[in-house]
This record gives sequence, C-alpha cells and structure tokens, in this order.
Amino acid sequence: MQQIGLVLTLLALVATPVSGADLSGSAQASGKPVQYAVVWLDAPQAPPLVKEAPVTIDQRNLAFSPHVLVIRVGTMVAFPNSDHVFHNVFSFKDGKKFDLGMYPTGTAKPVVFDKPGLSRIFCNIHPNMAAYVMAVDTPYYAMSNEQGGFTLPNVPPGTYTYHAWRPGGETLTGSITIGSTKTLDVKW
Ligand SMILES: [Cu+2]
Repeated sequence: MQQIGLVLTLLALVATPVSGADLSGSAQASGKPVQYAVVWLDAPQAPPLVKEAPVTIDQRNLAFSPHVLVIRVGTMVAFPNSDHVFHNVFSFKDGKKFDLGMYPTGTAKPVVFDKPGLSRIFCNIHPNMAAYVMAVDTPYYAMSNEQGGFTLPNVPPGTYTYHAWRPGGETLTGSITIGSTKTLDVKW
C-alpha cells in the first residue's frame, strides 16, 4: 500500500504543472508597434519537448503563410503547396538546411527543425517568396501581433535571460525576473 501511495504522489507531482504567470509585453521599432517579433526566455531546466503537434507553413497565392513562425526545437513543419503551380521550398544559409525540390499542388513536405536558430525559407521558383522559422529551445516563447503585443503564458517565477528578434532586426538580449514583474517591453 505504501508503494501505491508513493506512486500516486509521484504521478500527482508529474501531472501538476508549476503555476506560473503570464508575461505580456509589447514590441516596438523606432517607436512603432512591430508585428512578427519573436520573444523567448532561456529555460535550461524546462522539461524537454515530448511531442508537439506539427504546424504548417502554407504556400498560397505565391506567398508563405505565416510569414514568420516560432516553434520549439524538434517540431515538424509541413510545407503544403496550395497553389496551382510548382514550388521548391529551401533553406540554405542558417538554421535548418534543406531543399524539398519541386512539388505540385496538393503535396505537403514536412521538415523537422531539430536545432535552435533562425532558418530563412525561400522558393527556388518565385524569388519574392520568403518566410522565417525561429526554432527555440524553450517552452516559453511568443510572437507579437499586429499591434505589437505578445503573451508568454504560464511562466514559472524566476530570473530569466530573454531574447527578442524581428525580421530585419538584431537579436536583443536582457534579463527579467518573473514574479514582481509581469511585463516586458522590447524596443529596437
Ligand atoms: Cu514558389
């Protein structure tokens, strides 16, 4: 009986997430709200990714959608072709390197982003097509909306190093203590 009690206690510990605070903030560049800014907190103690649902970057009307994606390292991203022309998705510079080759409408080719960093995604056939995938090694991340606002949900109290990146901007780094502070404003 004691053993069963211990097991149940351990299960309860595993199943109960540490209660955290929502960290909300705003992203600005030259005093104006910035969409597509990615903010994340270093969290080496955080549990590793078990299995995250695959996400999609669609190819529609000769554009990638979404234009910017932030994911946890290890996430699979599908690149379906929803156009009536061929696309050839590739990433050659930083981050995850791949070349999916030419593929027709209705086809989706997946890529697992297995290391942290920024990948720049292009199409070999349509030079105006571009997207960014930021893979982060932490469960605490968010991307800003049109008004520049973002929220990192359920961050356990503690002091973190944060990073903020936006298309065409430098990566900003700083320190934040979650507990007394629950807002973060990043400015380029
Ligand atoms: Cu294309």
